[in-house]
Amino acid sequence: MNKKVLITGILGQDGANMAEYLLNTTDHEIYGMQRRSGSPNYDNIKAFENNPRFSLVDGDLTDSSSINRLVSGIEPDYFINFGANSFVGVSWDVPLSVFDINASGVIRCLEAIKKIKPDCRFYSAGSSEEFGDVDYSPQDLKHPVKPRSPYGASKAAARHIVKVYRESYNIYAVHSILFNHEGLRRGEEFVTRKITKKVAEIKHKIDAGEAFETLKLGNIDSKRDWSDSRDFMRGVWLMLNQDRPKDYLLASGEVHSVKDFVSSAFQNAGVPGLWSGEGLDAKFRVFEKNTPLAEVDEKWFRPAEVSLLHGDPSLAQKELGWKREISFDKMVKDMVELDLAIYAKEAKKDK
Ligand code: NDP
Ligand code: GDR
Repeated sequence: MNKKVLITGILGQDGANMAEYLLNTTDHEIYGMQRRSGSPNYDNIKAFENNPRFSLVDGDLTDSSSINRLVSGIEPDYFINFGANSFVGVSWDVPLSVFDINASGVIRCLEAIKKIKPDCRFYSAGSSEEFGDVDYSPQDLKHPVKPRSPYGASKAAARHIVKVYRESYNIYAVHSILFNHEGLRRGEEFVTRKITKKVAEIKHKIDAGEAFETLKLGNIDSKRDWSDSRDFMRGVWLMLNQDRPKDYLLASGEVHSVKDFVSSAFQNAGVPGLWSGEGLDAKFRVFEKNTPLAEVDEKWFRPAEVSLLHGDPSLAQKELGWKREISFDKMVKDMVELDLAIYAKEAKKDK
């Protein structure tokens, strides 16, 4: 039977990927919640916005009346909460807003479910940033909660409140730890997409014999466990369809530094180069003495950094039968190819 799925954060990366995944693999009706803003960007939902099983609905995680209205109007069978202020770097500047959206927002969803549709299954997107200052690697669900940013702390609060509602009200509610996941719909403020966009621009300018601006980055020694978002959507859906609600962790189990990502992205664009120098003097060049393609700029450093995140996905593999299918190299290649094509298209329009 057709079910109804309410997804918040529909214009972001995961909301759009989840909607597309469910439209392709189920008969369910998908309701994508957008927050009304001055200039919404619909690029991420273009591929399926006209699908008759897809509807856009308005709501805001900071406004409980809008969440209640959607839950009573739609009566969803699943409520997938991908809406968040998800950029760690900005969370020091707007910590109260981050808590309101990412932590209190989860309570608003759970309250609506409790009062209006208690058999609705709820998913909360948690983060490896909850581990923060890590004690051991790879991290599993037993790792202590030690966030290093207001964002990480807000997600840790969400994790605790999901457990409380699950145990107090018998709601099917799960909060999974997601390690970094990227892809073709990734926001441009995150390091991977920032790199692939700039790599595309630099590649085109080199080919056209034009001067280019160097890619400027913060902590390039930072290490992350990067996966492709499309792989994670299958894992999230599996978590929502078990006999009993239980939290899981999704990760690739592999670690790469920001430096590695830069090298791989330039390599995939056909501009292979090498890093030289250390710390603030590190530069990425094709040949010694050439203009650097990438370098470090203190402007991008954070007040506190999580230098290593490395996840252990074995529980999800064993109990959910989940496994990732897209390698790090394939993910970087896909992102670079997309940004090269977008750059070429835009350059053509400008002529
Ligand atoms: P995005 O930033 O791409 O998407 C988040 C979406 O949330 C945006 O579309 C944004 O809308 C929306 N949003 C922001 N504030 C509100 C609000 N007050 N009410 C309703 N919607 C709001 O994030 P991702 O898709 O990458 O991530 C999805 C979820 O997974 C997030 O909760 C994130 O914290 C979490 N996560 C992501 C990881 C990753 O590596 N991608 C890893 C771990 C966790 P708008 O367009 O209006 O800004
Ligand atoms: P992260 O992702 O903070 O891990 O959060 P991001 O891509 O922003 O940073 C990854 C690492 O790269 C370093 N870095 C830079 N980051 C950005 N954005 N811009 C730069 O120029 C730059 N230079 C170096 C960062 O310091 C960091 O160490 C993501 C988000 O999707 C969260 O919502 C999610 O919860 C976590 O992943 C898991």
